[in-house]
Amino acid sequence: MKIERIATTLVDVPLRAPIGTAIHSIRSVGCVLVDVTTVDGAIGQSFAFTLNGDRLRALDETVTGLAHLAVGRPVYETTAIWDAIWNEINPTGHKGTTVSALSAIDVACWDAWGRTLGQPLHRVFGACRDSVDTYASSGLWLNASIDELVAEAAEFVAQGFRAVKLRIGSDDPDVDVARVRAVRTAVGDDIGLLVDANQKFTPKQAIRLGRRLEEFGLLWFEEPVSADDLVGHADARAALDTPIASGETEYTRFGMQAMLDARAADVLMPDLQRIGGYTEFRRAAAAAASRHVPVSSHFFTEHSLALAGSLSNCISVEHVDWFAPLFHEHAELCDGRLLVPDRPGHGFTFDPAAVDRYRVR
Ligand code: SMN
Ligand code: MG
Repeated sequence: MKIERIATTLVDVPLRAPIGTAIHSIRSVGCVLVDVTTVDGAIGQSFAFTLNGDRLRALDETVTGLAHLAVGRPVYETTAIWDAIWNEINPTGHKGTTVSALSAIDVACWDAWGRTLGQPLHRVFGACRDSVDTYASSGLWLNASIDELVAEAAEFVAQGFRAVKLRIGSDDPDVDVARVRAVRTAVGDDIGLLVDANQKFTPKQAIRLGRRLEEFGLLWFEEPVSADDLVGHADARAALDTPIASGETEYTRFGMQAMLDARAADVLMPDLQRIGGYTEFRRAAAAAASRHVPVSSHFFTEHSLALAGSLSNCISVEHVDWFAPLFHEHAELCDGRLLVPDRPGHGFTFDPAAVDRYRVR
């Protein structure tokens, strides 16, 4: 059960069309694919990514440079491996690329252990559900016209989604209100509608716009202000009835703890790559549970399902299809919910032909 080697492969997966949020322009996702192989031949897989593949080699170098801390250890020693990497990265930092590399190694080790046991990870962690709410999140971008938004929202509903997320953050608040109104009218009142401002607003702007959006019955208003402004988050949260969701930009349980202490959000959104892998996501979710705060995973649809199946305070998994072309198996939507796979490990394997197609040469 000892880890024999950790190998990486670089791929760059293009999006169907370039997209925009208030702070991002994205054409592709560059990924470092990680394979952890044990002496018994079990393979665990994971990935970490950068938007447009920017600085992908730095991420790869960080993963490969930390591999020696896991190689030679039993693959079930996920906590010891996590601690060894955490200590090693102290001088370079407990945020950023170092934590992304730690996350990727952690997830691949857990996957290898689940596969060694022949058990799905949500059962290894302690299962609580076999499906979870989701929302369509690979669409309704800020660079889409209102006509495009309406068509895309209708398409998501036709695909079976029961909730959709719209990016806001236009310079003119009237434009944001008109876009939200158009999507609400297109999908009707029975479909959940979420908005994400990607940190665009000052607290005053967020509150003013948030008040105008209350009539649309939003499930949440995400990252209304700078991720660094926890007091601004708390002010928006206190001023609005609409729940505030945030946390994708924070690292590790310490970042989540700071948000909890500040009462910054009604829903915390840990991102598997920024939080520190499965090991740390579970700690962050426990910290949130101690304050009765729910969590909803950010990105990493496929790999977050094992968490959703084992964390009682996980209310939903974001559905982003950007990475789906890399996988052999696909996240399955049933009655508007995503099924937690009952395959060993996290239940997803890279498709070698796809990896070859997108490989960075
Ligand atoms: C998001 C983040 C980064 C790129 C695109 C979209 C967004 C989300 O904040 O929550 O999906
Ligand atoms: Mg977001």
